[in-house]
Order: sequence, then structure tokens, then C-alpha cells
Amino acid sequence: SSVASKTYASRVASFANPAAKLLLETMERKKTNLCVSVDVTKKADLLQVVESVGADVCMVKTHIDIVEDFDLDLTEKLSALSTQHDFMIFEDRKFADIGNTVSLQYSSGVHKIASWSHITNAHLVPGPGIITGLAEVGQPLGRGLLLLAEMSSKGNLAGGEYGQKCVQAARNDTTGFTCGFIAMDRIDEKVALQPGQEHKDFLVLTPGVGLDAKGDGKGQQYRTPDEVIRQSGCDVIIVGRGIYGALLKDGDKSEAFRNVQEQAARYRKAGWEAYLQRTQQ
Ligand code: 5IU
Repeated sequence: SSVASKTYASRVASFANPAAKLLLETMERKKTNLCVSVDVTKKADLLQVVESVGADVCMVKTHIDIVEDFDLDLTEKLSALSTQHDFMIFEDRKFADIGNTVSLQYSSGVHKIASWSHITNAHLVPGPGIITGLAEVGQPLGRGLLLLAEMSSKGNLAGGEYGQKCVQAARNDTTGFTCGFIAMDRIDEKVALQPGQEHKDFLVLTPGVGLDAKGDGKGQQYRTPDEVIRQSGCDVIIVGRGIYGALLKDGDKSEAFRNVQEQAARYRKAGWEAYLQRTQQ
């Protein structure tokens, strides 16, 4: 039977990965499947968006390399907010190099991603060595990895056979570090088990979610929380500009942050209602 009909809480036990367990527990505890994607370029704005949405989310997604005034104080403050508001941090790094290089990119450099990000993601283009390289760093820290099996943008080259290979690679990852996918539907249930493979549960996190727009003129394609959670059976909605969009307009900042908070509450409600309908609770 599809995991789509199961509650988040009932799936905790089917994961070995501590980050995946914590995410499912957090979703159930806070009653939210909303991840806010905070793609802003100033440290103060990033922290204030996170403050504004913290109570409504299970996870905050970052692109840490776009922050102009980045320093390690930012990641310390982010970690403190994650504890205070009970959400996880997902650095959307999209690693894409050979194992040895991604180990270094994940552990070192300016950003030291593995030290503060509970979950990160990778392309499978380089082959399964990318998983080995990231697991070497992340596994001892209790981190988790998502493979980019599908993308939301128009004309993307993932999906199809490529997406199926991501599912196979995740199943074949005996370290348990790979705990899910970025995908547009329950891709893990559409790929037959190969001989000797055991059934495993995976998380599906889905970007390209918006209630007011169909696209952004730069290839992004939006679906509603209901389409993503109830109709497609995904686990987490990832919402960016639909929530912090008011900040991109000139005008009163405190009003903009009030709007960010209201939008987070709106998406949270839509995502959770879709989940309750899906699981018939
Ligand atoms: N993102 C996508 N689509 C994808 C993947 C990642 O939109 O297929 I993989 C990221 C890009 C951005 C966020 O950080 O998710 C979506 O932001 P908006 O909701 O503002 O479009």
C-alpha cells in the first residue's frame, strides 16, 4: 500500500536515518509539512524571514552562497533559531562533483555546510561515488541526503530514466544516508524493485509550489499544495517567493515581514489540510 495513506508519525520507524526521523517527528509535532525556501541575499533579511516563519515550518531551506555578508555568526544564529522554533535546516547545495570533491565542499570552505545543515541534496550525474563522498562527512554527524530525481523547471533534463536511476541508487545506498528525493510525485513507488532489493520508505520534498502564480517567467512552474500533497502524494511543500515575495517590493519593511508571516500561515494550512484529506484523518 502507498505511503501516501500513512501518517507521518507512523513512518518514523521505517527510517534508519536520524535526520529523516527528526523531520517526520517535527512535522507531526508541529502539524506542518511546509518548508520555506529563503532566497534572500542579506544576512539580516534571511534571519528575519526565518524568525517570521519559524513557528509555521518543519524546515527552512537555504542557498547559503547567495548571502553577500555571510559569516559563521549567520549559521550559528540559524542553528539557534532552528532549536528555538523546532525546525530543520536544508541547504539546497545541489552537489554535482566526484566523491572526493564533494566531501571537501560539504565539510570545508567558507560555509562548512555539514556542520549546520541537517539535510542537503545532490545530483546523481557523477554516479554513486557522490553519495559515498557525502556520506563519509554527513553520516557521522547524523545528516541526511536527498537525490534530485526530478525538477520543477520547464525543460529540465532530470526525470524519466534518470529519475528511476536515482531511486535505484537510493535503494542501493546501504549506509542509509540517502533518505529521500526532490521529486514532483511519489517517484519511489513508480520504480519496480530490482532482484535482491528490499522495499524502503523515502521522503519526497517538492519545490515549485505557489497559490497565486503559475510560473515566474524564468522556467519555474508552480502547483498548489493540494496538487502536490493530496494528488501527487509528496511529503513536504517547498515554498519561496509565494511566502517572502512581499520583501522583494519597495515599501514598509515591517509590513512586508507581517505579510511573510501571513503567507507562511496560509501555505501551512493549505499543506496540512491536503495531508489530512490524503490520509483521511
Ligand atoms: N528549486 C526549485 N525547483 C527544483 C529544485 C529546486 O524551484 O526543481 I531541485 C528551488 C529553487 C528555489 C526554490 O530555491 O526551490 C523555489 O523557489 P520559489 O518558490 O520562489 O520559486
